[in-house]
Amino acid sequence: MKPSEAIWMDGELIPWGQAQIHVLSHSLHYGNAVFEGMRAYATPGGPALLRLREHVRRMFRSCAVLDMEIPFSPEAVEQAVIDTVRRNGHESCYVRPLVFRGAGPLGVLPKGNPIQLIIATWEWDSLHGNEAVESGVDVCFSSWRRMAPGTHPSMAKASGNYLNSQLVIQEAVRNGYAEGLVLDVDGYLSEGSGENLFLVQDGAIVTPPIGNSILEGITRDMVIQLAREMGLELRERRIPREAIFFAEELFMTGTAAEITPVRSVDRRAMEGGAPGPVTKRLQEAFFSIVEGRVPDRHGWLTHTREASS
Ligand code: PPE
Repeated sequence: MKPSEAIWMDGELIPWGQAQIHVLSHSLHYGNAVFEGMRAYATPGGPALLRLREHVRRMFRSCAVLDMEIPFSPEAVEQAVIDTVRRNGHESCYVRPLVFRGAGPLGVLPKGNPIQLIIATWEWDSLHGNEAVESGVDVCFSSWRRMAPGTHPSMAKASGNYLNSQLVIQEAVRNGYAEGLVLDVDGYLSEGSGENLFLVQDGAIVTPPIGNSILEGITRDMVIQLAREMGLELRERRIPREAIFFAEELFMTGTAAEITPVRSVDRRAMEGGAPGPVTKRLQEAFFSIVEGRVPDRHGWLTHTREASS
């Protein structure tokens, strides 16, 4: 990872190398940090953040679940993200805001640890590689299950949830796959370690609802909107494991993974190919908006470069 110039920390931009914390920071011990991941895409009008407001809103909601009060307003955080992208001079980048409980007393019950916020940016290819977006990835079913409802809050993007995600992706990669598909506690399809899942079945788009222990992805939301606009039938419903093998296409969505087609599951090829025709249409619709090749009719983009006079 190539360091950028600056990281925003607790209200100011400081050099990348100086953005450090104490080893007794509460969140390091108890996994209670909250993070976001968003992207700025290169457009003809300069870098543009995708769904800035929604990412910041989700971060505040995640913190509310964990009873963490962010010491900045949502508007101040949005501005800080813009300032960080500008300062680091990126044309395109990944943005990682992180809220955590800092140094202070230890013990599971947080007592008096300051709530800190950092925003880092760096240039990052698609999660599974840019070629994966073009030609798909091979995945497996994970032997792990997603957190059961009433255990970890899957709707909150809390770092502790990513212990489960790491078990999933480490196992998958160890066995020669790019990613694992995870079932929920009842055996229904949930998500990938860092992506939501979509099937194309009989030409309709099918995706698990939030009740199946998923993170309610912002890319997922955009794909749902685009699919509806194309007149595709959209079904949000519980998906049994075997439905994967009746599906023509399967793809994964996420800020880091963008729209990554799945080529095979447990070595069984998806019959519609990767990307299949529906996935390809959705990819084209998505990338043409985020790269500013067509008008931003949904208001998804926030340009970070001041208009030159
Ligand atoms: N589920 C999980 C578990 C998840 O982590 C992500 C994003 C999604 C779904 C998709 O959400 P959205 O980005 O809002 O469409 N995962 C982030 C972290 C990835 C990483 O490797 O780090 C991301 O994509 O930024």
